[in-house]
Amino acid sequence: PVVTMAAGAVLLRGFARPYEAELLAALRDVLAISPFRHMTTPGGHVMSVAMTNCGAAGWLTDRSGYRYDGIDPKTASPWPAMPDCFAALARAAAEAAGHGGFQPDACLINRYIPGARLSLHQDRNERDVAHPIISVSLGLPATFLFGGARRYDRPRRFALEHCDIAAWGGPSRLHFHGVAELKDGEHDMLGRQRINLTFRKAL
Ligand code: MD5
Ligand code: FE
Repeated sequence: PVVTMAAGAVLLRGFARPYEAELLAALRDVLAISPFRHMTTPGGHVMSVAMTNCGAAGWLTDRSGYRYDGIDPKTASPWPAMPDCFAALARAAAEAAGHGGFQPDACLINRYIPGARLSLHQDRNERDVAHPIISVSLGLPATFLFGGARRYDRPRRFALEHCDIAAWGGPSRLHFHGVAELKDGEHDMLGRQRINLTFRKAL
């Protein structure tokens, strides 16, 4: 089932289901090379969400700012390659959402444990914001906060569950958004956590 959240924003419920086992196996391999870590914002706050990346470009934050970099600062080596099943899923989801020909070069992997949250922000570190963003939810359910073009636009709430995919393009690509504090729970495959894969063409 395809749910429209806003102009250019769609929710593909359960879209990742056929890829589930392959995704989780590939995720384990990525994490063995570049593990999760808590990054620091330019303002000096340690994020409650733990992050890592795969693909040619990885998203980073530290005291000097937000940016994409090909090198993982924790390992001083390139980020692990994007697994084929990740790229194939992102491309298929983009296509289903009306964005043909998506070729992601960046996959940011976010891990939320109960209590972790992502405050309202815009994604604007990508070179060309005309490319869509594809987000895959795994594990515990979360409440996605979807605002408008302005920070003070009151966010609407959408439940994101295991294997749901959200796609943003067009007008909503620059909307403010965040994730509410994760509620405690236990997921049969992922335990007490939510993992989000966010695919972008950053370079
Ligand atoms: C998450 N991650 O659930 C979300 C999913 C991030 C982030 O927000 O920056 O790592 S991606 C949601 C998203 C991306 C681009 C645009 C919009 C939402 N939007 O216009 O609402 O960890
Ligand atoms: Fe974001």
